[in-house]
Amino acid sequence: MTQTSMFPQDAEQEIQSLRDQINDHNHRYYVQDDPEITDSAYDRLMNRLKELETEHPDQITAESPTQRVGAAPLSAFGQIRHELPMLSLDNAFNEDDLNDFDRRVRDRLGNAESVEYACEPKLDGIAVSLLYENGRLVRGATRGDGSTGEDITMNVRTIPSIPLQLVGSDWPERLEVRGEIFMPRAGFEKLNQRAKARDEKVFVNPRNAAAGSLRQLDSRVTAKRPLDMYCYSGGIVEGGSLPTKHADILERFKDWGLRVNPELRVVQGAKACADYFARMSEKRDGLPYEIDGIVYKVNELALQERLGFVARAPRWAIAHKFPAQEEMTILKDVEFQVGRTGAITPVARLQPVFVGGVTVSNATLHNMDEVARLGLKIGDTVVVHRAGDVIPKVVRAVESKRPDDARDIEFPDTCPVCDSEVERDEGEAAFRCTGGLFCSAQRKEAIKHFSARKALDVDGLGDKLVDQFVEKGLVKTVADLFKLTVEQISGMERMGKKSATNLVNALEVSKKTTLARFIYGLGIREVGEATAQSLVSHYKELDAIKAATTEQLQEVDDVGPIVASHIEKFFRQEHNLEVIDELLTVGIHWEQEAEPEEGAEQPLEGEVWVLTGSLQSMTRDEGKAILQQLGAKVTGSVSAKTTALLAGEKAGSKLTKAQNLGVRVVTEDDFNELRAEWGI
Ligand code: 9MJ
Repeated sequence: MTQTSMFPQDAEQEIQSLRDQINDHNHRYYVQDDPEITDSAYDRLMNRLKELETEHPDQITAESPTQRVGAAPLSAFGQIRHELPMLSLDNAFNEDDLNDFDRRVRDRLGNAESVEYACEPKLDGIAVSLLYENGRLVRGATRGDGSTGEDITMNVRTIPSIPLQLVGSDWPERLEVRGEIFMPRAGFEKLNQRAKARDEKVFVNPRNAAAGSLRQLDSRVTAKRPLDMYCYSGGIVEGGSLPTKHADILERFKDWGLRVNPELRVVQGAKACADYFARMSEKRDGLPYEIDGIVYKVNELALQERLGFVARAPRWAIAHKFPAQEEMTILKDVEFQVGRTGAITPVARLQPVFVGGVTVSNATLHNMDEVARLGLKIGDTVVVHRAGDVIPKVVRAVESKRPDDARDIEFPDTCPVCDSEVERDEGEAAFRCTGGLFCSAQRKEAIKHFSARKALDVDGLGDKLVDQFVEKGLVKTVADLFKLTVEQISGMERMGKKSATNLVNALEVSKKTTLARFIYGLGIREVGEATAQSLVSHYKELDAIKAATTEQLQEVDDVGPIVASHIEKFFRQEHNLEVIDELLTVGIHWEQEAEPEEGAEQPLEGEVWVLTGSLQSMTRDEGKAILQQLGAKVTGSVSAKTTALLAGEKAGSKLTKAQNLGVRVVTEDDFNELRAEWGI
């Protein structure tokens, strides 16, 4: 929007109007969180203002929104002496400390009545002082030692939610506003992600990021950092006055365009302070910024004055700290745990440390990529983080404290529980044990899978019962299931003699199965029913499947290199083979896979069918067997490769998907008619 030159007075008017509009939009966006225009409309206003200021440089003032960043880097920060010292706060670590504080306040004030307190979150940021003269931001300073801080004016000017010019006109001529500059969590995450992508150093936490950003001598760097500020008290007040209560002062600050924490509440007495603390503890993890406690302040300034100070801390306020969420301790060892599904995870054994309200002596390290990322060695001093109810995490090692005898963390070549080989899929962070059938860490899962409906279908064997068998040491491998006696089973919780007899019978019945169910039941990674069936159709016999190499296995329909390697690894584990032999010894058997009779019709050869819904004239398994006999491959989900969907009653999403993909849908009646035609 380039315009021709205009009369200076017109330019002046437009410049002022643009500045007012931009300031108003800034306030709505950064302070009220309620923007009224799009980012691009905002950019247009800003560009027009810059253009006019370039044409009329005499019109540029320090308060212009174009002037938030601009000056050349400083060589050092100047020192600022605080006219009124900036106080620190005493701490309370529990409710007793809070009650003691309240009692001291009431004793000193000589009134036993409950005192009015303003409660506010304690931000974990950088305390700063802003000085406004005639509504203009003239200075920003850090707290420093409370008497002298650093002049960070150029940097605070870059923070969008800090007004360069106060709104309204009833502010004191000289007004000092104090508060905390912080980096919201989201901005911190983004900043670190960017740093990671560029291989730059990441910040340890939002507080350090905020401090590092404010300490920049080049304010152009600060301007790029997502900083924010909440104001929490006044300082110097000249040529005007503030309300007589703390919370009312903060309300006025808001009217003047300053940001104030929306969680501020005024309450009566210590009990209500403790309730506020409990509420905020719940809310803490969901807040968009980090806090490390709650500050209670006597709300009446007249009472604050009567209470006065001790050393550098006021007697009228106290910071009630949450238990620290990060502590340092020593990494004593790393052990490897095998999960129910065979995933092997490194676990840190720590010198016990009190963090996040509990004593922590173990922390997960997730996987070896994480160990490498953290650069951990055994013997390191590490920082442990525990927030809310989440599991404790090791977040970093303090390299400067590394002892000379620190040891590397070595991943085991074999499963630490059963000594089977360990595998790792390409692109996957987790290592896994391949001794699925044998490994005691995976025992319960293996047994549940083997006896499940789609595998050996053992009637009446629930998960709880399997847990008991394993915990009591009666069942070590799936084969042991078939050796259980009625006496042993009736000794389990909620098992009478009758149900025990039923289970023994059901186990006996389940011994007669199919090779495909048996293969599926072994629980080889990524071998589902369809793959098990393909293996059987291809190899016909168990021994042939056992002997197949990864390369050969890929000749089977639907078996790619990853599944093939899972299968080969599984059958190379001596322990798994022992369990399979035992299963055959206890009597698991199946019919030899019938070669299709010479000339037998396979009208569905090459077709892929899916079954869904409930069938009336047969079970789903029977339907599946018929389809397979007719030469079809039966899979579990509808895709573009599906030839037809056999849909029973109450068919759901698979039917919709088939219709969407234009896959042929066959009803049970149609199917039975076709069977009549095919003579099956
Ligand atoms: C923080 N850090 O959030 C005070 N603070 O008041 C709040 N700090 C404070 N108040 C007087 N909310 C001295 C420090």
